[in-house]
Amino acid sequence: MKKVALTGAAGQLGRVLRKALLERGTNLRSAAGTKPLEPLVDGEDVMHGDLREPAVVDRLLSGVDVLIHMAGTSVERPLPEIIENNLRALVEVYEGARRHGVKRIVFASSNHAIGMHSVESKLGLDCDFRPDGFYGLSKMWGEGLARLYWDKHGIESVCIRIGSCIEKPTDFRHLSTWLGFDDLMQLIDRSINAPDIGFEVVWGVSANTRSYWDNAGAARLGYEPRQNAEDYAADIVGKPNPIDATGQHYQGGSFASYDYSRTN
Ligand code: 15L
Repeated sequence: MKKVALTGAAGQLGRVLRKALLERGTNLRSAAGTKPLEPLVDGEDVMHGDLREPAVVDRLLSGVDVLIHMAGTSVERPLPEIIENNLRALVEVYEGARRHGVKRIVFASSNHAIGMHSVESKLGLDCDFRPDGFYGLSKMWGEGLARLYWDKHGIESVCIRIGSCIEKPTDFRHLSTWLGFDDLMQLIDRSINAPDIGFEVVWGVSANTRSYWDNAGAARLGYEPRQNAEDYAADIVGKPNPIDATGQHYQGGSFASYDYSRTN
């Protein structure tokens, strides 16, 4: 059975993944950043530490086949924080993967790597990067790093450009960007187990009628989303849109309008 490690296990999505992977009987090691994790089951393999430290990465990756890397800054923050958590730590993780012969990394990328595309565009995976801030830029960089480590070192990566992964859609943008938890789990399962992936980028999105993204490439992984935000549309359409007028033009929503100063 594959040994799987999960970083960011105390985070919003990490908590969902940790519980669901344990329930599936995954041979899992869960890692948090600063605070120790309370074991959810007897004898659970848990650890914590700063991923910028090679010794911590060694503890994380020893004996691991697949890493699900969810750790890092997950919203727009000042650049120095993003550089430490999303650039420096990611290099340490990939270097650790080289040292330990980790076969595959599932990298939590984000829709914010392309967030300045118009909501009128339907994007394939060959679309241009158009980050909507330093956070989105760090995810673009992470995808580049993943590509580098496949091309040069043979470490496989699945980069999941996660949309809005929440229990259920609550606002208008989510009708396009939602990734339901069942679909998330299917996507993670396929990302762990699909053979011979090499380097792959996939939209982390459910089968939303109004999706901004054409997920044809996900077929290579065998990902077949079953959830659709449209099932919640009646509760959402007609409600005030919480995103401001600028943000409503861009796929990144409020991330795109944050600190927006363009006038032409
Ligand atoms: C993300 O990348 C964020 O981590 C998350 O907090 C949400 O904002 C999500 O994107 C989204 O676009 O809804």
